[in-house]
Amino acid sequence: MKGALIGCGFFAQNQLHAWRDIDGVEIVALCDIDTDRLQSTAHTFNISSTYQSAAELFSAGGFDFVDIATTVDSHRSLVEMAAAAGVHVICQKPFANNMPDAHAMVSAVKDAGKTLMVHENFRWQSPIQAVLGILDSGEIGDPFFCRVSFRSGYDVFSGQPYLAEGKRFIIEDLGIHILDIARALVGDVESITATNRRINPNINGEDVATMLLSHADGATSVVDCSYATQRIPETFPQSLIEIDGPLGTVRLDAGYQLSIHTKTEVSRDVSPPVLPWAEKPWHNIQESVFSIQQHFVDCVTKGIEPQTSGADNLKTLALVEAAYRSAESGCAVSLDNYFSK
Ligand code: NAD
Ligand code: 89V
Repeated sequence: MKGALIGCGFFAQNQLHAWRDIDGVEIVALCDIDTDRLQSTAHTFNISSTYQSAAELFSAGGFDFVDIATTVDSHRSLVEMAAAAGVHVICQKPFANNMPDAHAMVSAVKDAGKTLMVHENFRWQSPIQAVLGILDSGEIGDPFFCRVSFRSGYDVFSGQPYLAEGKRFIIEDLGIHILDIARALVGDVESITATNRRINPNINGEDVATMLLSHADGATSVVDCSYATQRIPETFPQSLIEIDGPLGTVRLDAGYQLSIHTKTEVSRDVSPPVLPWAEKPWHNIQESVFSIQQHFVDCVTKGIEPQTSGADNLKTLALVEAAYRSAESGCAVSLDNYFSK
C-alpha cells in the first residue's frame, strides 16, 4: 500500500516512524503548507515527493490512502478531497469541529466506497488492551462501574502550543481519548453529566473536567481529566482504570501495574515496550500509533471496518459535544440529540 501524509508537525513524526515499521506500506508523498516542516520531515524520512498544497497532492495521486495529521480546522476539507480522489483515509482526532461536519465527512468517504478510520489511538495502548482482554475473558463479569482517570501536571503546551490558545482544551483534546477508552471498555453511552474548570491562568480553555456517563447497559463510568494536577509520581500519559464487575475488579494503576481481584489477587506489570524510535514518557502513546496504523492496514486488506472508524468515532465526538453542553447547562445531556432517529 502506498500512502501520503498531510501535516508534517509535532505528532506526524510518530506516525511516519510507525509507517516505516509496518510491512507492505510505503509513504510516497508528504504535504504541508509550512515549507520548513515539509522539507525537514522529507529529509528525515527520505521522501522525495513533497507538496505545499493538498489539492496538488491529490491531483498528482499515486497513493492508495492518505494520513491526515493536521489540526482539526482543516479536517473536513481534506477528508472531502480524499473522498473525491477515491483513496482510503485516516484522520487525526478531534475528527471534526462539530457533529454536522463529522456526519458529512463520514458520508463523503462512505459514498466513495473507501475506508475511513479516525486516529483514536489511546484504546490501542497495550496496557488498555490488557484490561480489554480481561473484560473479554469474562473473569469479572459484566462491568457495573468504571473509572478512567488521566491526571497530570505535564507541560503539553511546549510541544503543542496551540493547545493553550483554543476556547476549548482538555475535553476536546485529551478527554476525547479518555471518553473513547470508556466506550471501548463499557460500551455505548446514553447520557453524560459534566463539570469543567480552568485552573492554569495562562491558557484559554478548561484544563480540568469530570464526567459521569450512563451506559446503555446500565453501567456507570466516571471519566476525569486534569492537566492541573501536580503529583508524584507524575503519570503522564497514563490512563488509570478501575472496573468493578459482579465477580471481581480490575485495576490499572500508576506504573502500568495491572491487578485482578476475584477470589484471589493477581498482579502483573503491563508496561508498554519502548520502540526503537520512541522515548519515555511518550512510549505508551508511540506504541499505540504503531498498533492503530497496523490495524488500519489489516482492515483495508481484509475489507473490514476499523474499530475506530469514522462512523464509530461519531459516538466519541458526540460525547465531547455533550460534555461541553452539560458543563454549560448544568444538566445531563442525552446522546440521542446528536443522531437522527
Ligand atoms: P502541529 O501544528 O504540530 O502540526 C500540524 C501540521 O499541519 C503543521 O505543520 C501545519 O503547517 C500543517 N497543516 C495545517 N493545515 C494544513 C493544510 N491544510 N494542508 C497541509 N498542511 C497543513 O499539530 P500536532 O500537534 O502535530 O497535531 C496534529 C493533530 O494530531 C491534532 O489534531 C492533534 O489533536 C492530534 N494529536 C494526536 C495525538 C494522539 O495521540 N492521537 C497526539 C498529539 C496530537
Ligand atoms: O493525544 C493528544 O492528543 C495529545 C496529548 C496526549 C498530549 O494530550 O494532545
